[in-house]
Parts: sequence; structure tokens; C-alpha cells
Amino acid sequence: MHWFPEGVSTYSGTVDGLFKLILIVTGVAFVLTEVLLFVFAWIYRRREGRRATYTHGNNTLELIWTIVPAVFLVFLAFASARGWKAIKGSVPMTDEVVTVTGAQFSWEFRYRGADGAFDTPDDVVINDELRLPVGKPVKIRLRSKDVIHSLFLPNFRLKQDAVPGVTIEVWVEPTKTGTYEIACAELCGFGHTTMRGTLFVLSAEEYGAWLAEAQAAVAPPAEPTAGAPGATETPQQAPPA
Ligand SMILES: [Cu+2]
Repeated sequence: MHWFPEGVSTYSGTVDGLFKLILIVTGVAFVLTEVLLFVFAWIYRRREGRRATYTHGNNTLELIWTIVPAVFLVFLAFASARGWKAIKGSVPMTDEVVTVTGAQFSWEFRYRGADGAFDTPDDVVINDELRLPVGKPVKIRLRSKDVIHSLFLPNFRLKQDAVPGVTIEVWVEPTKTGTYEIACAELCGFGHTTMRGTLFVLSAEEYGAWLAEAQAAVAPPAEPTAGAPGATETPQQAPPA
């Protein structure tokens, strides 16, 4: 599929294979039916001295064009089950996690800070630029601030709706470093077309260095009397007088 964006995830080949299969079968069916449509329209056009005949159709033909697509659809369901299970069935164990939040009209990418927890003041938060390491599964926690968006990473063959009120988990393992496009694939308002971003797939070293630097930039000054590792974010209570 040379006219596709380059596939750079572990499952892009699986998705492309299914796409190709469906395109070929539906393409052949489309051409065949359109050709027949015009052929029959020509053969049975109005001509002098020829009367129209009434027909109730042909049961054998109708059975054939019902059963053949039905068999193909069942075959397709089985053929795609493995890919679906691998891509959507479960998220691989990984410590590489990004929270992605869609908002009118930008993408927010959130990495954990030094405390190893999300939604804390030391999170690394970047708009419209996603950096991921190559060769490692990444878990994406997808959210939305306002309306339904759809995170579309064409080169990964990854597209998932972001729905307000739920966190949807998807995953990807990039296979090639480079710069790719991020789009919103859900018509989400007047600024929908501006909801673009850039995906950078970096080498493990580059990614590690970038994340460490970004974390250092937002990390609060180290406190000599650091709290317990399990310290929570609840507001401090005033000590009893
Ligand atoms: Cu959107």
C-alpha cells in the first residue's frame, strides 16, 4: 500500500493487510456490479417493437448474491479476530504511559513527573507535540475535556475516540524513529481542522534524555525533609493548636 502513510507500529501491517483484503474484495464487487448495471441498462433499453416483460426476479440469483457476501463477512470476522484481540483486546504491560486529553482545539500530552504519578503538580504537560520512544510498548490513557474527539495517529494505524467522562486505554509500539502527523478524526467544532499535532518517535536515549530534562524543568525544588513516598495530594490539614 505505497499510497498509505508509512506504517511504523508493530500492528500497522495487520491493519493494512485487512484493509487490502477488504479493498480488493469490495473493489471487485463494485466494478462487477457497476459494469452489469450499465450493460443491462443498455441491453434492455427501450426499442421499437419490443414490449416490457414483468418478472418477480430469480430466486437462485438472489440466494447467490446473499450467501456469497454473508460467507465473506463471516470469513472476515474470523480473519480479523486475531488482529482485533492483539490491538484492542488487552494493553501490554509497560511502564511507558502518556495521558492524552483532547480539548477544543488542541491535544494535551501529559507525562508523569518525578513522583511517578499522574495529575500531580510535577506532571510534564505539552500541547500538540507527542514524543514517544521507539521499540517499546506505550500505554495511552485517552480523555476529553469537552466534546468527543478522536486521536488519529495515521502512521501507527491508531484511531480512537476520546469521550468526555471516561478514560480509554489504547497502546502502540512504534517501530521507526521519525516525525509524523497527529490529527483529530472527529468533527469536534469549528476549529476541528486546526486540531493537529506532531508525533516524534525518538530513540530510547533521545527520549530518556528529553523526558529527564522536561521533568527537571517542572520539578519543584527538592525539599530536604522529603515526605513519605506515598504522600498524597490532599491539602494539608492545619495541625491542632
Ligand atoms: Cu477534536
